[in-house]
Amino acid sequence: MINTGKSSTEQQVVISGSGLFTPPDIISNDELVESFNAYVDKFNQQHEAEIEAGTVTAKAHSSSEFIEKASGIKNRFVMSKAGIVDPNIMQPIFEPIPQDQPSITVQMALTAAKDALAMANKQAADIDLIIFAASGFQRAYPAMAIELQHYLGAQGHAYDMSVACSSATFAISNAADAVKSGSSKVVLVVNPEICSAQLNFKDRDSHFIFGDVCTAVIIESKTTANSAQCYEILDSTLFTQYSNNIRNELGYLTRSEGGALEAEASFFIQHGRKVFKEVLPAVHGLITEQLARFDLQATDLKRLWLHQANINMNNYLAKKLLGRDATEEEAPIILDDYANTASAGSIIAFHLHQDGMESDDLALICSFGAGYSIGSLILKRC
Ligand code: CO8
Repeated sequence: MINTGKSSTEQQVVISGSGLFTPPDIISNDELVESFNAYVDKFNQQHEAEIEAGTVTAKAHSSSEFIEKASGIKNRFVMSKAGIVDPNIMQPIFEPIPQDQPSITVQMALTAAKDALAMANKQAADIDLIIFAASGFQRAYPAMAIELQHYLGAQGHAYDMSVACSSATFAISNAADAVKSGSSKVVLVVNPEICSAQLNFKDRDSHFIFGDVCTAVIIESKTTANSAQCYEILDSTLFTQYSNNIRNELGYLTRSEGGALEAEASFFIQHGRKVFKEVLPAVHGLITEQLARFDLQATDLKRLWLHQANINMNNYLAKKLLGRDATEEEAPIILDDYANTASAGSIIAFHLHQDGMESDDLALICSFGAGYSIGSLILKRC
């Protein structure tokens, strides 16, 4: 018997459905590296004299072998490929969408949300709270969540929130609290991530890391859930600690502070090694303490749906938790196909890798990233 720490009358909250929108375009490591290296050759040629004089540093080639070995990434999906792989552009290009049509991240969210609603056996009109949770938003206001509420035909209220890579787990925790308190009955959490627009494709250290995607989950009371597969949320443990090791400076003060959209600081920047070394012990400590509160061991968990930033990180964490290497089934990896998709990564793994989960099986969704932030959910299959 699991010690849930709950009284028998406390509301049981479940994830009753999940959905995934996968963008149309794929970029392989080879394609990305080819355009990056063409850009580097052109840069070095244009700056030949300064490089020789020592006033400009020559840029180095990227390599597919390095990318796969250091990160586990083989491909990434993106919303707009042509500009990214053009060495003269090196960024995604989007046609502006008229204000009377759904914005691009709302379009992504609509597809993922409908997928999740179908799995949860719910209608859009059943939803009375939408949390639009992502590492970045395409505008400040009106909230993207309210636009989604409008186009989906949902009830109640909606809001945007961000905790970078932990946006999804923090939002699921908020959703569960809203259902427990009775303020909401059926909550939709969506995670539209166009990471490619936040990336500096001219930066060798980070040009390969991210991809685009959108995930969605439905959270409701166990008493209203009528889906074929649902997971009770036994616990959500959240943690944040300030760090500048993953940072993006772009904001509404950028112009006033003399900055520019194209400035390096306006893109994703990280000290990857430091992140690796500092975040892993924190995640391991948090999960171990969380499980101990429920008299559980990591080996009691049938599945670890972990944040997908780096395969070496995931393998290390799973091994440290289990005391042995995890099998592919126990700790699924989606990095090879999707790359790092910020807040959506652990939810993609959850959505795609539920085979073999049976009634009462325990599992974990855990995200970690910028902030630093960690969000860990213990789930039990209904
Ligand atoms: N090709 C070839 N060589 C390269 C390349 C490249 N592309 N890049 C670097 N190298 C070289 C380096 O120059 C270095 O060479 P040398 O040894 O001569 O100095 C060598 O390879 C090793 O470099 P690193 O030490 O940097 O390589 P690592 O093995 O540490 O791998 C990683 C780099 C993959 C970045 C790794 O450190 C990592 O994944 N760390 C964890 C990072 C992490 O988890 N970050 C969380 C990010 S997610 C997040 O928080 C979301 C924020 C919001 C996102 C918003 C969307 C954009």
